[in-house]
Amino acid sequence: MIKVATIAGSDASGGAGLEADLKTFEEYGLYGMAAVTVIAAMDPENNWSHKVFPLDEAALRAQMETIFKGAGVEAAKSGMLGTFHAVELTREYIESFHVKNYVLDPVMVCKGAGEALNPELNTAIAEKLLPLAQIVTPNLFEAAQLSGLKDIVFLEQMKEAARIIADKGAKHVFIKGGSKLAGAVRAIDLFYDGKNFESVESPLLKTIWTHGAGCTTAAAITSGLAQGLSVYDAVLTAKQFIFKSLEAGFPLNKWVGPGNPSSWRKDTVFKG
Ligand code: PXL
Repeated sequence: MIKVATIAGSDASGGAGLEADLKTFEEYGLYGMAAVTVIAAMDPENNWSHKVFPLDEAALRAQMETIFKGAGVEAAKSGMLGTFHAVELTREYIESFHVKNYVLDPVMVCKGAGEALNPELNTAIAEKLLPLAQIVTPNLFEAAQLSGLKDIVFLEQMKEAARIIADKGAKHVFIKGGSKLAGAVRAIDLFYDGKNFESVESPLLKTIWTHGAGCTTAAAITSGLAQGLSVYDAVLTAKQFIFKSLEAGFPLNKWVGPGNPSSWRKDTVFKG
């Protein structure tokens, strides 16, 4: 059995965070483990506003010991970290257990939650985790934060950001433009291996039910790497995976709608 782990927040609503990761690992046929960094809960009495409850350092370290010392992994990803000790413990365990297939999803915002989370952590994420990442998977906002560029709305700016982020140590960069690039008629993401750029595209889905799309994409890349795919092939497969998931997205309630990773079991995927 191929073992993979996520170091991430729990999203009690089930669409994002470690819940999305474990669902995705399962669809790839892998054995998933999870170290919980924070617990995110949403208030149905107050417009689904997010509350985040961090776990303390001892609780997180104990989970890291379980996973990395107690079991071992072929690949691991990190998502919402939420505290400095979570950033530092991620660095420590990924480094000391030589996790080559480490996917850094630099979660800085939640869809629907509006505000950036813990902006004071962004520098620590960039300095400590980018140099360990086999691949980093920012959205446009996160790519701007990691690169120091102001606004990223055009493909050329995505390329510039990818170059800067690779210079900070990430071996591969996958910036998710999706529907957000100016004038988008396709969902366009950008892959960079430090030398060449590849545009990774799918048809644009007209949907607002995209909660957890970033987590699912990074978990799918992690799974592909664990199975021995090249980084680029893991990204291409993940793009198919998230397309199918979002195609099957649905409203959970009047505030939020997740994708549906289990739709991977059904056959059609886009071609080209
Ligand atoms: O989608 C970003 C995200 C990541 N991790 C957790 C979350 C969210 C957004 O709600 O709750 C735990």
